[in-house]
Amino acid sequence: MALVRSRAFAAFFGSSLLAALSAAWACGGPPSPPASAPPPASPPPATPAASSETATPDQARAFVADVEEHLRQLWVARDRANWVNENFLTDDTEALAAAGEEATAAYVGDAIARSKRFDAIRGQLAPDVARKLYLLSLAQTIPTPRDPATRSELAAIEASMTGAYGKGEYCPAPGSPLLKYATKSQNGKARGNGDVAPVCLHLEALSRVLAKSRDFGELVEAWRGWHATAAPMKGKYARYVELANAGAREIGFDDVGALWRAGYDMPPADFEADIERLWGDVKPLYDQLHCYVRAKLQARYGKDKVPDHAPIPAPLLGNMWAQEWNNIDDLVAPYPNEPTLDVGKSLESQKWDAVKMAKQGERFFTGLGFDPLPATFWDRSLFTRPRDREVVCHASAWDVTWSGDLRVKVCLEPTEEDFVTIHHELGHDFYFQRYEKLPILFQSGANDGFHEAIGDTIALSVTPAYLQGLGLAGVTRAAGTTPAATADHARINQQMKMALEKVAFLPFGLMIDKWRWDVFSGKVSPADYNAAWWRLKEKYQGVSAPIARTADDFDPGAKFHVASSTPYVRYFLARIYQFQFHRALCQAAGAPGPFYECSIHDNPAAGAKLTAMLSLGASRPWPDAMEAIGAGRQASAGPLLEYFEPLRRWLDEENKIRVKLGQCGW
Ligand code: X8Z
Ligand code: ZN
Repeated sequence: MALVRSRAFAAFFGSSLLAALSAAWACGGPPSPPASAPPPASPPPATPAASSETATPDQARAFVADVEEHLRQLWVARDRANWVNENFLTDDTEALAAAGEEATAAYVGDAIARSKRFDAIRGQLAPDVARKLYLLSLAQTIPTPRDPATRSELAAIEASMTGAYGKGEYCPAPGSPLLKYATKSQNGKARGNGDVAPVCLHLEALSRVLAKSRDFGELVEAWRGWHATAAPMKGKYARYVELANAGAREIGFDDVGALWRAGYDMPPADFEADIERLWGDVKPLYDQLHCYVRAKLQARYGKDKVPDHAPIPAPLLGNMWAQEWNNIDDLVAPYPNEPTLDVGKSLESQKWDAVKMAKQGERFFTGLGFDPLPATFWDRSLFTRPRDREVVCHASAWDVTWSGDLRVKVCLEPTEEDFVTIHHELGHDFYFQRYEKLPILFQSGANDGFHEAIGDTIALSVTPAYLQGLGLAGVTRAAGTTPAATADHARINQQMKMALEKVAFLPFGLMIDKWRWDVFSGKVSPADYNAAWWRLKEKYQGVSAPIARTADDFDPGAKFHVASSTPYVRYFLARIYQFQFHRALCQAAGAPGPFYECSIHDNPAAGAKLTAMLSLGASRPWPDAMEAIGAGRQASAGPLLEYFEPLRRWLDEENKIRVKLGQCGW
């Protein structure tokens, strides 16, 4: 299982909702095999259909056992094909990956249809059987229509968009200042046969420009170059929406967005209200951060480029999508003359390579009592971008055989950002490790936000004090500074750095799926795709496109998760949950001192709490899992706000004059 492809997780909603979901089902026999390719494995024969009159609890149990046997074969075969494809992008591997998706989709669609005969006896089913049936009903992120030709077309579009994203590159004109960013690693690639071979930049090199350059023209060129790679995807995306929606309607949902929102153990409308509540709680802090950061960027780039009371041009925030802003820490540090941690510098100067970074991440988990990663992890994972072939570099974690075949596929560079990324990915792998023995339908996170939160929770324990122990707490100090920094100033600098990563992300985490929900529901039509995207970016994030956009652009496709059909609100949830989890683990560890300084490293009591939650997989509704770690039964922004309380107070004071002058907001 690859995290980037993971399914929505379902729950027991109650029979009335189930009846509503199942009402639109057109039952029929098993679909014919896909025309374009045989299933990658030959599953056992399907359970014969039975009429609803004969449905019994025993039959339901036998049915889910049979489905789980099929799913194991299909999912393992599909994920092997996906692994090979994403590690060796060619037309052939893309076709194999599409065939794997298609075979799985055919089976799952049919199994959902056949499961409907147990609706009438739902109340008599054992809880585990009932939960598995619910999980099955939400087991496809992109539900495919039963018509084989349509199913095949949709699977091909999905695979081609993922591949196109992975192969995306921008070839600047000879003499472009961006070319200097290609020299640092293999990401610049010589092309052509002429004397002057153009050098093309992959996403990592372009991201390096966004992170490091402070030249407005360079930033805009890198941003424009990457976003241009997505424009050709637009027509495909419109067709994909049409086909996937048809698939969703066949299994009883209004559209794909409705299916995605149904995976949170509560009615979809309650889920929407819940994330609005969370956003409302954190927005005041985001607004303060936005106001302060814009003022600093204005000081750097000028009022003409960064006017008051207007959205910030997106490429100035240090990241291709303006999703996390920690790369511009140097421009916005509250006390630039006081020390700030510079882990990237230490990783580079101490020549940490990707494997060493991963080993260090593993060490954190084993220190909590987790088993080490299997030897095959080190043999089979991809740690750096290969020079000789195209791959999907967006970081992901896998259990390819759904039985402990743990891997990561990452293109690490020795940066602080990637040090966080490897902890994030290992969080997925250790979650897989904890539930690998559960029945396959329970081999998922409590919900998808939980899965995304685990590695980040661990990374919250990678504190300055902990890094000091590793010899990684390299300190950067601006020229001519006083060495005697006050603890208060250092703390605010550190909090700002964390807020640039965690708080800045929140509206981004929300707007991606707000856009997709509107696209899937038909509220936004293809002609309006790009404009609607920017309306949301402006409304939630307060950022703007740096150059004119047209309806032919497709900026959403320049984000991996849109191109690869990965739902995104999970990351919004994860940013909230991780502070809840961290708080609970710190309490379990009996950590003294303020919450923002706590690290649970090498603490078995905290490890046991974490294990208790992870071991449940998806076998229980997520509030039960949250309770198991000791974080209550509700999503809450309280711990995040508590963590950032010193910074909030500082920003309140710092922005007072800006608020008075009407400079905040957009
Ligand atoms: O996609 C990821 C992980 C893989 S699940 C690297 N993340 C989101 C992103 O990059 O947009 C982690 C943070 C948000
Ligand atoms: Zn992840």
